[in-house]
Amino acid sequence: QSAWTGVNERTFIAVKPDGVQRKLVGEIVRRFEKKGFKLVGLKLMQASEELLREHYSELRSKPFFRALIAYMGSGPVVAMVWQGLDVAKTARKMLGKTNPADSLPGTIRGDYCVEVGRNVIHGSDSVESAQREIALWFRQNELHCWEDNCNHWIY
Ligand code: RTP
Ligand code: MG
Repeated sequence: QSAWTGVNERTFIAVKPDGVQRKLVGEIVRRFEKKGFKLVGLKLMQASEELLREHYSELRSKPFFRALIAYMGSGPVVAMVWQGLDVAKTARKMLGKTNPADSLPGTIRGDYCVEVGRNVIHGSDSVESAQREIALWFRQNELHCWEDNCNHWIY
């Protein structure tokens, strides 16, 4: 896991069911690509209740937990792993605040949604969370290391 630091840092991003149904997948992928991050894993999947309960286990005592699990399981999500320098922290900035009402225009939540319970995208909140979530959502052979010819312009 310690190999995933610096330009090899990784984070877990998921387009939530509302984001998929509202056709925001392309726009979201585009923002991460244009920023300069590298896509190393991507799949459209229906998340099981078991997976979602584990993913959001820190929130299990919150009053909105049941609604959150139902929302996240209401349709397929696009699960992704993005790689690059400071990607976990930077991705959270690109997402905006948890509540779209607090998210600045220019952020994904600031531009594309209005309610906290329908906030179109998930991003790991730290490098440690990213490692846990990537292991939860992806098998090792679903993650790809590939040579990036643009890397010398980005770094
Ligand atoms: P996420 O994990 O989905 O990226 O969101 P986050 O870190 O910004 O926020 P977190 O505290 O982890 O909450 C996870 C998701 O739960 C829903 N939520 N609803 N009704 C509420 O007050 C409330 N608070 C949070 C949101 O969908 C949030 O993204
Ligand atoms: Mg969170």
